[in-house]
Amino acid sequence: TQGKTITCKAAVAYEPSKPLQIENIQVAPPKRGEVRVKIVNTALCHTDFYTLSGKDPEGLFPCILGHEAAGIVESVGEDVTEIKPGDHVIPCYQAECRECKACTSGKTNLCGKVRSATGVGVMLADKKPRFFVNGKPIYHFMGTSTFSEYTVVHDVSLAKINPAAPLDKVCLLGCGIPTGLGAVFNTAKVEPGTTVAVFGLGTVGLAVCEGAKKAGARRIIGIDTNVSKFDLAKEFGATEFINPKDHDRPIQQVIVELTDGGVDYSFECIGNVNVMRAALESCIKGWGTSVIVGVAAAGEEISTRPFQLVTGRVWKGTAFGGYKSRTDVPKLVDSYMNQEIKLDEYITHNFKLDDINHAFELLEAGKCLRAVIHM
Ligand code: NAD
Ligand code: AHE
Ligand code: ZN
Repeated sequence: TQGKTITCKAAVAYEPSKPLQIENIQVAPPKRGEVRVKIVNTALCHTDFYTLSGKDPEGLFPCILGHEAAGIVESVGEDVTEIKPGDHVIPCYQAECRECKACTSGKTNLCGKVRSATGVGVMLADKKPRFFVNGKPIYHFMGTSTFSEYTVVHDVSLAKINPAAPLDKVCLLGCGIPTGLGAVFNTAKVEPGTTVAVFGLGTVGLAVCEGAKKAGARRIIGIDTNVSKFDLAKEFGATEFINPKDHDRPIQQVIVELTDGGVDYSFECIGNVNVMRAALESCIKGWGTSVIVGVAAAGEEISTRPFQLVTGRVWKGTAFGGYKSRTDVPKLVDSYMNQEIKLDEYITHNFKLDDINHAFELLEAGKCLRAVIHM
């Protein structure tokens, strides 16, 4: 198949908020600096749902969504030196070229090499997509587009992993779990003995709980409007729970009282700007740090009284938990293989690609953490 167009099955998003259509697409061969990957497993993240909803300013239609996956390299384009056919890989929406200003800064994981192309659904080499249906182009998504049996990605977006790792589990290391763990270890740098509040107990929030427990936090307060999440969150390290619906007062007041002035760290893992404010204002004066992890829709803005920051609270955000993808994802795979981090516990469902719309419905209804699709 090397050098030839591949026809395969994919789930195509034609319009906002409409079910994906399973159909045959054509996947062109990889060009310079590109790699064609056979996707073996992909999971769904809330961000796929967000972009499908039409609220993502970077969401283009028709497109192939999906950014939490694992697969095997089918072929490589010119000038690809570090990846070869047969390698087991995790496509990463945060690239790592190791050469750009961002990569060499030592301060961020936000590589600048391919971001301008991935934000507009094309490949960098010729600013065009590699996907077609009956000759009509289909946009890429986040530089990954994993809801397809084959995808084309930039070589700087591929983490090469231990071939012994089970792809139907480590696919989760493409987004949600590294994001939650990294928010704790890299962004907030949670210390032992501290108090933590986690808003939203989906996969990302649970990974924050898992990370906070590992970091030695003394209290981990889980907050969710879906009380069915609480039992599960206990297993990931949460020590107490609050349902905002049980209180008539702003939830930040409840938390400040419960924690003698506020928490040391809070994490917003929902994408709701009102909750982002509550999360900041739940922090203790002087040093409390709040990390925005959730993604909010186009047009949404955050606000608070500047006095909140004047008095020492810190507002931060994180993308992919601050992890450098090609360097850190293989290490996270090894951590899983050494039973140092959970993955299996986040997988509540397994489906065939044909049933991907059902997986979207469950995620939206709050009935699943991660659904893994078997291509
Ligand atoms: P999810 O849908 O599995 O979980 C969201 C949780 O929030 C659910 O348990 C839901 O019941 C809860 N919730 C919703 N509204 C609430 C409210 N008002 N108060 C309290 N709880 C509420 O989603 P996920 O896959 O865990 O993703 C979480 C968020 O993180 C999304 O916004 C996603 O786009 C974002 N995300 C960001 C990054 C990043 O790099 N920054 C990476 C992955 C995901
Ligand atoms: N196009 C979106 C951007 C949303 C966003 O912030 N994405 C996160 C990752 S979410 C993964 O589930 C991120 O890492 N952003 C950094 C980047 O470079 O995109 C919007 O709302 O505009
Ligand atoms: Zn994601």
